[in-house]
Amino acid sequence: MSIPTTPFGAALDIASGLVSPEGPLQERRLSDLRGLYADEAAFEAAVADGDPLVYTVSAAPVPEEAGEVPFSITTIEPGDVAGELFMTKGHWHTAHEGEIYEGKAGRGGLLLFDGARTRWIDLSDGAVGYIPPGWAHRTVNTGDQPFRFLAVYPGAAGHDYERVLERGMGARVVRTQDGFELQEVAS
Ligand code: M6P
Ligand code: ZN
Repeated sequence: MSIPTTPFGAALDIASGLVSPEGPLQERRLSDLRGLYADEAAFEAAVADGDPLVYTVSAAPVPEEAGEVPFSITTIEPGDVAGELFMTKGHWHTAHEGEIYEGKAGRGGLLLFDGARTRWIDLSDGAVGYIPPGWAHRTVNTGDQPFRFLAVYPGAAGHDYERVLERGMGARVVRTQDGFELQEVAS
């Protein structure tokens, strides 16, 4: 049986990207994103050359269970693999549930894919992104500083990573001379 949650106020430390009181802290290195970058040779070279930290998720102590509303701060480091920007793995929810993201620091955005259509929502400057049920979502650091955002989601949402590995996200986010662009990928 799960322990009943109690009301609490949390501090979001924007300088460190940590939530307090703290729940699980997850670190994703580049090797955790195998199969997601277009340039596999550049990917393996970067993994062999130190396997850099790509993102960290600092979650509040809220269980991922029906009725609960977990929240977390994700920090994506600046960087790229052969021009394709550092990003989260991305997932579909296993349940028909939505999610809300709010940009907190740095520059970045939200790539969404419903299996046919791709959408981009910029989360820089404190923007809020709404993720409807049925849309896969991935965040991308488009700047040269850590990009941080708050995520709030239903505890029963679940994470399906396999479907993103199989189907992609409909587009890749790639560095250009004066910023970044979305490159469409046939799915
Ligand atoms: C946000 C939320 C989490 C998610 C995390 C990293 O904090 O959406 O549920 O786990 O981003 O994204 P991913 O799970 O795709 O690696
Ligand atoms: Zn989600």
